[in-house]
Amino acid sequence: ELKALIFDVDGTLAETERDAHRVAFNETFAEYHLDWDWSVELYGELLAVTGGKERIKFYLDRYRPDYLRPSNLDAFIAELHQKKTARYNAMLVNQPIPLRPGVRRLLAEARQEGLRLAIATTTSLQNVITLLEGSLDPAAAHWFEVIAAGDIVAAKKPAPDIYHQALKALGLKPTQCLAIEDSGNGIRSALGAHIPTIITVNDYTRHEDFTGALLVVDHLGEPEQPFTVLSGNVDN
Ligand code: XBP
Ligand code: MG
Repeated sequence: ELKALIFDVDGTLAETERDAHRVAFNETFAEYHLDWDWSVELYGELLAVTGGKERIKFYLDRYRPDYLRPSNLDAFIAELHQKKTARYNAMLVNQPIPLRPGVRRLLAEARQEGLRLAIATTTSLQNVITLLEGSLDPAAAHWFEVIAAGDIVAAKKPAPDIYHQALKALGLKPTQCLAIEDSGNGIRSALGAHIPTIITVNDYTRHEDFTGALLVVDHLGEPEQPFTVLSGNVDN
């Protein structure tokens, strides 16, 4: 029996990547006079690696062999990422990002049905709280019994660790939960923890491999804006 919904954050609850995370990275690089500039297209390639610090490292390894690395590279990346997180949070406070279609409705219906709610994300906890409070409800962080986020696990998505963490905190078996994800890395993480998964695609992820998904839709749908099923089937 279904007991809980476990939501991904970036790309699932809201389109945070292109115009918020990406811009916050670029503004931080500019602040440090680094000639690193992540275009919309390049960012799509960089999303192959989850986690901001891991993504910066990947960018340097893959695209900037020319960059003269400082001896304390990991500490420098951590510092950049802290600044990026501060910028991202300020951005969200100044201009909240709208939730994707159906997110608010689904959460309200789940609460009404007595389903438990959790989050399993790669992004930092503060980013999740700011997004929930600004875009959903000032009290929304409390709607989620468990928020498993960021560096609490060593291996980020597509590793299953963050979903294992969420299951453990909920005290539930994987089959008592449903994960809602938007990306290939996300579904591999959730399925790696044996949690049935629904995918709601976005522009960055629609061509990814969602093998094993219960259902793939273009968004979660509103009465006046129905979703389209891209694969799988809805039986009610
Ligand atoms: C998405 C991510 C994150 C964000 C940036 O996480 O991979 O790295 O792009 O956030 P999810 P940070 O889809 O699991 O929510 O810079 O805080 O990592
Ligand atoms: Mg995501």
